[in-house]
Amino acid sequence: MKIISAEFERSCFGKSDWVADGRPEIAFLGRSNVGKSSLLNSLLGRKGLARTSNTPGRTQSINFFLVNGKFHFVDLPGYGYARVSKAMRADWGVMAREYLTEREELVLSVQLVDARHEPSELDKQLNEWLIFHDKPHIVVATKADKLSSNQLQKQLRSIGGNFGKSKVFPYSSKTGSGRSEIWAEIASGLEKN
Ligand SMILES: Nc1nc2c(ncn2[C@@H]2O[C@H](COP(=O)(O)OP(=O)(O)OP(=O)(O)O)[C@@H](O)[C@H]2O)c(=O)[nH]1
Ligand SMILES: [Mg+2]
Repeated sequence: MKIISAEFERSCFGKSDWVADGRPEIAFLGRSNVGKSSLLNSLLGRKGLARTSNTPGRTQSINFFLVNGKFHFVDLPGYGYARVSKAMRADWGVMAREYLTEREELVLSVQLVDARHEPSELDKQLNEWLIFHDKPHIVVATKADKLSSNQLQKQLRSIGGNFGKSKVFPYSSKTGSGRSEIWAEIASGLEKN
């Protein structure tokens, strides 16, 4: 996909803030620090559009970006960061679940996992939730650049075993490898809309 324009639109903390222009949306979900904001920037070829950080828990709101004036990328806060307060963790659940269950514009969820690790319990729960609710989704195993190609193949088999009902794609936000495969999935999600 040719990116003509990509702009930050709005940070939201609840339903009343959501963008209301009816354009289709692609959402990025996953553990805190897994690389959601980096993937979004890398796909758009815009460094720094979504804020990234070494500090887990950087993205605390639901952030909307408008791409080519046609669709939104939605950066969700990360889950599973133990050092945020209980209240904040509860907020994640409420905000994200509300978005995922109610958002009619959502055409594709991109669930990120770290290519280096076994999926966590929360990763598995999220995946089961997406399947149970029939949400179109893909799994992206990111930070693939941190593994040798042998290690990556091994990890992809293991991640594929855990997420047997989902399509799994390796990605590196550092090198951009895997970019065209993921764009193809996004384009097909947008077309079906
Ligand atoms: N080597 C490498 N580093 C990555 C990759 N993706 C993300 N990172 C690094 O991982 C850290 C976290 O990335 P973010 O994109 O901020 O992660 P996030 O999922 O948005 O985190 P929260 O907003 O806290 O939920 C940053 O230091 C990134 O530079 C990747 O594909 N390869
Ligand atoms: Mg982020």
